[in-house]
Amino acid sequence: MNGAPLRLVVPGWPGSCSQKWLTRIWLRDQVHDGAKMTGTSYRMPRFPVAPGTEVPESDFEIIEAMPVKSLITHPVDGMALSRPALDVRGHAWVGEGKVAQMHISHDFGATWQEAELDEPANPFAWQQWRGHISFPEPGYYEIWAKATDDRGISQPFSIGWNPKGYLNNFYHRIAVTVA
Ligand SMILES: Nc1nc2c(c(=O)[nH]1)N[C@H]1C(S)=C(S)[C@@H](COP(=O)(O)O)O[C@H]1N2
Ligand SMILES: [Mo]
Repeated sequence: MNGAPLRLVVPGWPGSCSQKWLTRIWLRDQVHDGAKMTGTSYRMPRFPVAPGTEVPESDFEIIEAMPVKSLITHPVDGMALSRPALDVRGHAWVGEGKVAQMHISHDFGATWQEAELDEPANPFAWQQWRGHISFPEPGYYEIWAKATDDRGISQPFSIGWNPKGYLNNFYHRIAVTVA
């Protein structure tokens, strides 16, 4: 149901490249013109644009490697803690190369501490990470997670607008309350 008889898996590039239900493969000398692949689909403006800009189709280019990204998988957003310490963990990945460093913050990015980061089990595999946070006093906190790749490129606090809303790799942020 999800790709038989044959599915491409193109790690590191957008999901749209991992085409399903293949019955034949053509090598073509032109850009994909199949259903859902034309126009501005899976494309970004080739230069930064102001929010709401009408970008002509000729100024779009196809998205290739995905930017560095991470997720906090534990704890869930909104967790109420009964003690001032927390084990945090998650995954990180990047379209090309690998994730080199993982940082977490509990003070809105004022300070960052390095988390322990595993090597990928194989090229393109998600990398597991884990860290420990001690909270200075009871109250409301957010945990922010930031991955940095082996070229020194990090997840940003915020991304520039683009017409289709692609490539949003800003920090995953979760809230916790400490009693
Ligand atoms: N034949 C075919 N393959 C396709 C698509 C499609 O519309 N048709 N959508 C693509 C897109 S945009 C994505 S994100 C992934 C989703 O795959 P998943 O169901 O394994 O998450 O399939 C890709 N492969
Ligand atoms: Mo997609």
